Amino acid sequence: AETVHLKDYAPFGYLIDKVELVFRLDPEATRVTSRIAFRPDPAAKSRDFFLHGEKLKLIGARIDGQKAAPEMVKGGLRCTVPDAPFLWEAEVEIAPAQNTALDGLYMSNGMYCTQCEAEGFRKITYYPDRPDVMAPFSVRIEGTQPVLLSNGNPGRKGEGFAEWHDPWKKPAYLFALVAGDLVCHSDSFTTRSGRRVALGIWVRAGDLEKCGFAMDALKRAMAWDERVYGREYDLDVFNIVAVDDFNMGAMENKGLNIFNSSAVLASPETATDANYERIESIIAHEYFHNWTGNRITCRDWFQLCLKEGLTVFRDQQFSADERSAPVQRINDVLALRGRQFREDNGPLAHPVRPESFVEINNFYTATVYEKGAELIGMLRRLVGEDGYARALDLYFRRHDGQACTIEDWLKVFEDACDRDLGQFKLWYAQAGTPRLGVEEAWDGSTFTLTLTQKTPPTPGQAQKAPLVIPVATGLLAPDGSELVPTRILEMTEARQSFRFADLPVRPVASVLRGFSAPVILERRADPRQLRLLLAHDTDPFNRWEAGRLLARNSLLAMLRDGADPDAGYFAALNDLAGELELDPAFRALCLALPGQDDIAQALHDGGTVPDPVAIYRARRSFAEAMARALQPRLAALYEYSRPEGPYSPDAGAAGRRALAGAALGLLTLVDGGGRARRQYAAADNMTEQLGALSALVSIGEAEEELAQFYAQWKDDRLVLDKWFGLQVGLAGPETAVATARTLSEHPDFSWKTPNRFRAVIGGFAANPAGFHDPSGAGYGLVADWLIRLDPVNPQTTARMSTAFETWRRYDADRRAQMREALERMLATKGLSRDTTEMITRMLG
Ligand code: HT7
Ligand code: ZN
Repeated sequence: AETVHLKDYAPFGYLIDKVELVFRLDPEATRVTSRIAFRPDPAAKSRDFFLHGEKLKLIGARIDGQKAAPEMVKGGLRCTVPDAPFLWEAEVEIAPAQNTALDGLYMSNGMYCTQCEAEGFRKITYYPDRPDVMAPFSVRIEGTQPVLLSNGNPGRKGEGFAEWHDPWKKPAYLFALVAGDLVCHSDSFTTRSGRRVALGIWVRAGDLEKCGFAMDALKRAMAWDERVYGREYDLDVFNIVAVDDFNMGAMENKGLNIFNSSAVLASPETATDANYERIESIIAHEYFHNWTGNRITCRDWFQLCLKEGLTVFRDQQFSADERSAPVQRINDVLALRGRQFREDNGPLAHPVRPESFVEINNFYTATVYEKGAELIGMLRRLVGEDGYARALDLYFRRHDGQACTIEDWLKVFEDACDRDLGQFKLWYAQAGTPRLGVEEAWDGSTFTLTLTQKTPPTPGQAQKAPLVIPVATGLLAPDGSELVPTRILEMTEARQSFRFADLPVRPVASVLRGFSAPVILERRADPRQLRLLLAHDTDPFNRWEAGRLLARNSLLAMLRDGADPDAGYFAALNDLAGELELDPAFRALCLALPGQDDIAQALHDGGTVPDPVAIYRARRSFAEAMARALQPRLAALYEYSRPEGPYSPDAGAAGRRALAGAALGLLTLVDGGGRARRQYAAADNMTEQLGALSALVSIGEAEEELAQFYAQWKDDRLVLDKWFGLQVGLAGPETAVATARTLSEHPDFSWKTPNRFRAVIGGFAANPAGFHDPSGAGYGLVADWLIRLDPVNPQTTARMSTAFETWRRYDADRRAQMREALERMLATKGLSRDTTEMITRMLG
């Protein structure tokens, strides 16, 4: 397969003044006619008229009304065209019912829908399917479905047809069409300049009652973008459609967002607090793309972080404002460490702006999204809030309607903040997670922090240069009071010292407050200092981090030296858990243990080969010891934290449920399951029902409840995903493989639906004690299913193959088994380009 390189970018030779599309819908033979007004781009050198096209049956093509004779080539067609404006007309036939890859025009439960990012439009018609070709679209849909939707504003509508016009020029990846028997949850939003926007969330009839929260989140996101970024919505309508078969969370098509139903639908009985939170953030994310992605788009797919990093940063800001900022930050960092650090420290490591790819769908990664967002956070820290605001205003003013690059993005910061960002740009080019070393010195009045940075080699990048790293640092006195408030230490060299003079006592340093840069802090932490930070740090992130480090170090000592769990940590945690003025959501996070994969990565970083089964057992006995040490406190928290009154998904109530839930999870390990059983029986909301069920599954005492849960929810696909996911995800090492095998034979395991496949196979692969079963059966099971899914849905297969990305971490037996599974997949005849690229890189 061909590799595409950033350095080979060349503009298309033609501009498009307008696109008119007509769809005559039919499951097996949809006809798409296109009329496209091209004109040579005076600024471009190329006159190569190449249109992308895949899996299309060309019925006919004309240029200025004359029959054209295009040359059919790999991936599209070429044609001789006039050296003047001309009209291209083509008719093609496609079969949406045969499209199981869920890319292009496809069908889900009898409904037509599209997914065009990144390169799906070329499966709909012949077109320059690249993000730097932007045009206004008019669409006519002919079909028998009661609801016919496309981008932009509605036009004429009649029996069996509807027309849409999108006045904003856009790249083809933002095109969307939906046709089906849908109902609408309607509302409206009046923009700050007084324009009324009709809002609609379109769903299957039975789901109408589950749209209220998403609608509320949408209106809050619209108001927030006006308030914080000065960005108003720009069409008369904004529609969202929920579909069950979808490769990712959602898609920001102009004026017609398409969502995985799991990212829209919620009711107290069927959705957990975590589901509500996810819905709010995805709704906001897709909405925010209207400016950061749609009005200003990417020149080419190498610039993907331009829209994704920024939009993730914006959705994180939104959630921090709507909920608790410290809790949001901790959750964002947990996600970053769990997904991005894992990626950045393995064979799939790549820069935030990659320089080459085979299949762009493989680069919608944690690095592009989450590390991309961290880069924006660092920029903001470096230039300050005001500088950031000025830069963004300039970005929108200067680049509205354009397809841009990271160079354009950094230039607005340079111009608005009068600052050279040459060194900062390295963050976009250099892969790998920098290690930040900390040395301390004290001479009786001056405290010196010496920071060092080193980024390990990553595939294709052996040597790394020093980066600009903003290290937010504060100093505490030994009594816990703050001696020096947070200041940004701006690191630019490989080794650099920072002095704090005239101090009355030797301070305790709180380094990397708020996780001010995406680095791994390598600091020999004294447990007394960590306990002081856990008790007193004014920076909530570092308070949490101190506890996390104490827990992690204790677990590592248990695994490496057979040490006992750290009783000093439990005592400090017990005090923190009882601080009533502390946000319950924050306390819940402090009670959570480091994940199994975190521990494996930490062992590996420290030069020990991780054994996932031993990690599972050590973590379990640590949790049991913690539950015993904190029992009275946990019992009180469980009793008194739960909010009263009817269920509400707001952050306050969710935080209280999270604290009670954390207490329940721990208590169940030592109380035989009585509390969980009672909570399960009494629960009137999914958060508490599922929380109780999880606690029971963890101790292997959930047989009856699992049966009851299935009987209650077997007709609700989103809840049934939870039933599957929980069992494969929480099973212990003795039962995990058997559980996954049994559930993969269950009649409700509709494996072609990505949500169900992810719940069962993805859920199992994310259970280290099962996936890494010493027999190798876990690897075999996942590989078998990936081989089966690949011809049906390559995108989802390739994404899920990352279950194997850590294979080099493990012992010789496991390494050999994982390698064998990877090689077996790679040897599969006809394996997709997507999966082939991923496995080749992993083996690389
Ligand atoms: N911009 C979208 C990314 C995307 C996608 C979404 C759904 C299905 C396939 C997809 N390929 C790429 C989603 C986002 O980041 O907002
Ligand atoms: Zn996005």
